[in-house]
Amino acid sequence: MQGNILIIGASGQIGIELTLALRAKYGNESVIASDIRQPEDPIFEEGPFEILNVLDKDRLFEIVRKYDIKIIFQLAALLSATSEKNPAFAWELNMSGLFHTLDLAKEGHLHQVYWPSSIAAFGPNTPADSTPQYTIMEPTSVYGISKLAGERWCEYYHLKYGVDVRGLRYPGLIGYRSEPGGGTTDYAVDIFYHALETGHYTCFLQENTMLPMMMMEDAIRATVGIMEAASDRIKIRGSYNLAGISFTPAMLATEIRKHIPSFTIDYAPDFRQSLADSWPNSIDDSNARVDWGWSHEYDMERLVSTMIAEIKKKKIIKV
Ligand code: AKB
Repeated sequence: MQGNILIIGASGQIGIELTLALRAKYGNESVIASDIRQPEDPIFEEGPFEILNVLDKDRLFEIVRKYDIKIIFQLAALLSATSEKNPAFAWELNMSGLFHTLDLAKEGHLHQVYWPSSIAAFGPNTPADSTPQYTIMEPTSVYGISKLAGERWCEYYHLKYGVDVRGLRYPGLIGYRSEPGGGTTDYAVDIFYHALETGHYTCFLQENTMLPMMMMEDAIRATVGIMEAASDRIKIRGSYNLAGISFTPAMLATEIRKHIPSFTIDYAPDFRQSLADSWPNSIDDSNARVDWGWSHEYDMERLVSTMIAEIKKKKIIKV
């Protein structure tokens, strides 16, 4: 990647970790973090930070000019559960943020754009196991509809205007540095805090709900990896399938019990169950592996032991 980088939505679950990773690699001053609010996390004091509402295209352009930005990671979005509560705003935010970024690239201000898609772009008619890159999509959630539409627009801007846009269909992401907000896969992060703090978790998905998941370190490596790959290796401009591991809440609880034998879980599925039921169980990401050399590193054992060890370090927890 060449040129200054802007991260939009930098204080979100992916944004925090991506800001840390890109600053470690490209230097604090070359990576400009932005979000709608001033974040409390001290990591944002280590480099430039700007307040930005991505719906404000003029302000976005002002920041792009101020720092001579050449690469944008547009991460600002409402996730699946929050989107269902406010469909109109979710559509506006998820689509306008993308258009504002793609338009700056089309006008020649940017070299590269990153935009995240999700397994939510698939739907109930999609083959659920080893879901292929090219298949029936038909998402039934507001968030999923915005992700599928966004993928199509990314490809359109590439084909029509030559925009170098790249994207990944993230599975559920699990990390310890940042907390998720408003997603359906968030249970797989919350469970660790509850396991360590109270020894019990009430899960909002059923015990046998299998979903694709990934450790955040892997997701960040994939994000940086696809952006650093030579342009001719990126054959898909909508979004690449990306896979780590797949598990159910019951499987995760069993693995946690290896570290905290007294841990208990019960299940009280809510509206998020139907979102999860419309998504794949597992993903075939062979295109990403072949085209630009992606491979994941974290299996379930490593994911669980890392989460427990790191959350314990962050908090003084009595089990
Ligand atoms: C969510 O649960 O909304 C997200 C996603 C699958 O994109 N984690």
